[in-house]
Amino acid sequence: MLRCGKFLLRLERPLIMGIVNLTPDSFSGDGLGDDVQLAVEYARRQIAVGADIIDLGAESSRPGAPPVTLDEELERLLPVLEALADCPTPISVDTYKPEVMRAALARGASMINDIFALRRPGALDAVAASDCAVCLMHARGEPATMQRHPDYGDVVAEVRAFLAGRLAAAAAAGIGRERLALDPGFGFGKTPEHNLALLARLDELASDGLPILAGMSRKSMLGAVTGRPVGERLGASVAAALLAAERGAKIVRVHDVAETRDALNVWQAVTGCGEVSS
Ligand code: 8Y7
Repeated sequence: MLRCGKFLLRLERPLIMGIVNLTPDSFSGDGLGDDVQLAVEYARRQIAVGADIIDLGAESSRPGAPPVTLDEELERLLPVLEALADCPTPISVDTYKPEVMRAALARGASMINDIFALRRPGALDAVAASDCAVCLMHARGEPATMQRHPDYGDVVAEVRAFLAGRLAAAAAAGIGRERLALDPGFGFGKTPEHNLALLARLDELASDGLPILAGMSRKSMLGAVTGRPVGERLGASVAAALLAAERGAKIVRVHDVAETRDALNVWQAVTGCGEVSS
């Protein structure tokens, strides 16, 4: 079960978090730019084809991305969030800025997806007083430089220890465990080998039984395996989501919702894991 603002998400079957990217410069070519109506329609379409959560992002957090100013992020995000306020599907906001968290929660966001795992000053406080869900993601370094020299002893053990530390920090700030999901942060300061090891052993990360969220959609780890450019990673992305679900991921963050839904429906039909959704 995940407390997600006014929603209570049962996690009997893997849920799909559909990515809605409000940046103009997205690496996977899905950036919607400044068109509010287009973004709202895109989100509604994601819901119609099977998204259980929508993840709105107005800051490009891909490796190598330049930071976006606070005003720019708010300007892109808030009109879309307001237009989706009465949506029957929970809206997550992908941000690490406490000011954006507060503004988003005040406008009805049900989840905060923070690639810095509430490490920025003020971030723990910004979410503590609400009942939103929070995704605590592992990342090493800053997006601009994190891919330079990723180095680990045992990547799974190190990611696990980091997430346990953030879980303790969240608990100390009064954020209940029923509100938390954990994420290994595929591609954030990791080589393709590190990412594959994390996927292979994803089940080991379910620290304290908390739900795992996995995001590999269109990422370069899949390019490394298939040799395909970002626009041709649909098959690999669906396979990765399925493998994550099989290893216990409760939420998969994807661009291609309809295809992922079909794949997960087949998996559930075979394993008898929860009801198949239409
Ligand atoms: C992830 C993410 C990104 C991820 C979570 C991309 C915002 C890069 N990746 N959030 N965000 N997990 N929780 O390619 O793996 O989507 S941005």
